[in-house]
Formats: sequence, structure tokens, C-alpha cells
Amino acid sequence: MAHETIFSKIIRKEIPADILYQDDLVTAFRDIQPKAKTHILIVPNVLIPTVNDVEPEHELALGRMFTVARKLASEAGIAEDGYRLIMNCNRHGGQEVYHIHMHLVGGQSLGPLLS
Ligand code: IU
Repeated sequence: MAHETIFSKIIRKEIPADILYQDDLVTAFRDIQPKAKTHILIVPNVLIPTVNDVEPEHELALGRMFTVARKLASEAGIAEDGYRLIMNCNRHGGQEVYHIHMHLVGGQSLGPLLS
């Protein structure tokens, strides 16, 4: 049984967050420590700790994360210039919160990913 993180409380609106989108499968909210002008986290409502825990039953929610990323990028006005979608996994990936999340970052030039 995976342990809940603060993201489950944000999804249930038990603690405040700047939620930009929510439906039956996913929730999107602004990162509290933005690393770029636009920095949004898109998370499945169900707890999946890491990408290593993804199962076929999660495919609908994972697909929804992309359609919501596209929508929010468009609403933020960054779609045409571009942006980056990032999912970190475990220690070497730099994952800090063990509830998978897609970072949507943009609003500025981000440079090469690995430098
Ligand atoms: P990571 O991929 O697990 O490293 O990213 C976790 C992100 O969650 C990181 O950018 C934090 O700033 C962000 N975050 C948040 O937005 N709200 C929170 O309450 C917590 C972390 I804890």
C-alpha cells in the first residue's frame, strides 16, 4: 500500500493550492516553487507513486494528463513558443514527491535539457 503525499490532500482540497483544472481523472495546480515563468503540475487523482508503478488501468488518466497539458499550455499562451513536459522517477530522476506528476514548464527559453 503506497503512502499518500501532500498531493492527495491538494486533490481533495484539504489544503490550499492554486488549482487550474480538475476533473474525474486529473488535477493541475501551480508549483509552489516555480522553476520557470510558467510551472504547472498535472497529477492523476489516483495515487501512483512512480512511473515504475504505472499499470494498463492507468492509461486513461495518463492520457488525460497530456490533453490537459495541451489545454493549459494554450491557456497560458505558451503553446506556440513551446514548453517542456517532465516526469521525474526515483532518486536519480530527482523525484521528491512520490505521487507521479507531469511538470509543465515554459514561458521562457529553457535551453538544452542535459547540459
Ligand atoms: P519532483 O519531480 O518530485 O522533484 O517535483 C516535485 C514538485 O512539487 C516540486 O517542483 C515542488 O516545488 C512541488 N511541490 C508543490 O508544488 N507543492 C507542494 O506542496 C510540494 C511540492 I511538498
